[in-house]
Amino acid sequence: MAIIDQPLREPAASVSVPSPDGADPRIVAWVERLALHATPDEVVWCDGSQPERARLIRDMVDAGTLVALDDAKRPGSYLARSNPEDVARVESRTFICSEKEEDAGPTNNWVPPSAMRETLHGMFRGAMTGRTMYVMPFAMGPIGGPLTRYGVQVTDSPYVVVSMGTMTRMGHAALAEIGPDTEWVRCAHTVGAPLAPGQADVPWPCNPIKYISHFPETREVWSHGSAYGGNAILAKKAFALRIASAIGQDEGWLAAHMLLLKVTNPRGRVFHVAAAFPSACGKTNFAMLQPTIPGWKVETLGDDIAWIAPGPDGRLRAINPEAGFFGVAPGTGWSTNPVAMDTLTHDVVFTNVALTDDGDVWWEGMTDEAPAHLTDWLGQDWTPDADRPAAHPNSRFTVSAAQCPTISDDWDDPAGVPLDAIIFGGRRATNVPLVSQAASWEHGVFMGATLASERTAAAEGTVGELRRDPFAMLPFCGVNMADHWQHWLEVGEKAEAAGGAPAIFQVNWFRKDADGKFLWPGFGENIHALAWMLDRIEGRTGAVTSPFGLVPEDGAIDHAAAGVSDEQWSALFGLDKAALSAEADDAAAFLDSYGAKVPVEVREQLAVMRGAIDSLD
Ligand code: OXD
Ligand code: MN
Repeated sequence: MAIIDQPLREPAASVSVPSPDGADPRIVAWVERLALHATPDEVVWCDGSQPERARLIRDMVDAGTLVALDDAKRPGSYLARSNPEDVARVESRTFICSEKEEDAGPTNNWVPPSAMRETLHGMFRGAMTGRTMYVMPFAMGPIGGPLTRYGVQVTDSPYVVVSMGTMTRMGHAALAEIGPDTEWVRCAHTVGAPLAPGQADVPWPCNPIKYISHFPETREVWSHGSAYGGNAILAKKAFALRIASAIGQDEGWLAAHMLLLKVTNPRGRVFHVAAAFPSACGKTNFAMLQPTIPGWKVETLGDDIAWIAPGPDGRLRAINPEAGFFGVAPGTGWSTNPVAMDTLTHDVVFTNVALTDDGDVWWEGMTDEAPAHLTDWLGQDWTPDADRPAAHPNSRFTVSAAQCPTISDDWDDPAGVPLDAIIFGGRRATNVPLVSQAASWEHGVFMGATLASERTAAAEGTVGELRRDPFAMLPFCGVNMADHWQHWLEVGEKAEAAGGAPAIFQVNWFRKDADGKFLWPGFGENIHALAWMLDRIEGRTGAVTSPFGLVPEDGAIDHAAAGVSDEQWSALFGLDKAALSAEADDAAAFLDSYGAKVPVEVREQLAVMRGAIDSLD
């Protein structure tokens, strides 16, 4: 589908913005119109080079936006402290502005595109006064690859430029790929904090009025008011998930909120695995898993997003469209994720973590004991007896994927990797077993569609509350979620016809006993579940049926080797008939909220699950 060029209502009467040689005239025209409207003092086209990054960082240190960390302890690394009101994605201010409301669906905030354009027109007018507008051409995926897509983001935040430089392939090389026939996604971002002449700037400019607006049909994102993460790094959640889910629906591929792994078993067979977990469910830890079973090797391809598409033979292949990790810092430590800790030893931008007295960073979970004194994420003195965390629970690191010691050598392969398995996981204290295998692709789509998790700090809402988060995409789906399920069914059907779709599994690392203690150790021991899944693909291990599909037969997993007692092991698969019936009712009510659009196959799978629950003793 061609991108419809949507001019702002005031035509660019006269503005002269220098542009790089060879820049596609459509990009130049779009940038000129925006510049005329948002009235920055200057327009700078980013080349994505190291000197450019160094210059921007120097300016941000001078402006107080970044604190340089100790160069011996954390070379090339910086700390940003955001405005305390701008610390997470704002789902309540995230809009899908499709032409038809039913194309956004009941779980997105919908505003008619014409009304949102009107609003944004007002919000962007003069919004960049006193600031520089940066223009960032970028690629999602390896430059030139068949699955790669392109975008251009403008922003008035140098922090966002540096972040985009890490998270995407940004700069000249991407610009050179955008020719007259290339689709590219327009991403317009402003912090919404114009400066009057002589007005002093603040370290983290932002605006209480936030809009993260998506126009799926015209492939545009417009974001106002925030400089934090997914609100501002528009290549990530906004493009690579919300807009990409609309592009994928039109083009026959899947945008998935999934990490990507390469796993080699002791016999040398290589598997590629994509796994969807709602925000802050230990995705980065799983992406950097250090197996505790000898002979298994896990390498990292991506930690957050996968694009899955049929390859030349019709089988599904996947790429990680990003180039960096924007990971949650708290809970990342030497004992829980040494690979991440090794990744973070240099050239990192941290946001909202605590600062140590010797110029390094700290967050809850980095070490068992907190330092005796810190400067917390708000810039205030902090000691371990304080009744507040030193790092914000959604504090982050932004780091190049190439720095990860377990990065797989094919993570940058333009052709992507063949996909063998897909995993859905949530944070569930009860009901959901440690691991199960879907009986079919349709059953797997049902597992994804009814995925639920207890809320974490990555977004607004009450921490701990259970929410359905289908495909871990609830906040990230740019189309009607039920259409997305239908699309998954169709893509799987085609892959099956071409010789086989990936096997689908569900996991839950977070089940608790009656005293609220986790039953499963997680982290490196998760290899036990992963090994069972991949052995299933090879037909090497047994399974028995359950309401959740197929679960390991007795003895298929050496749980004692994971430090799990027999009692804990059976509790990890415990089936409470009444609780499961309530679970099925809840899933049914959730499906009903999508009305007639719910695919019949998904409803059928719920009926199968109910039948299995009813036949429990
Ligand atoms: C993220 C998220 O930041 O899922 O990756 O919220
Ligand atoms: Mn994510």
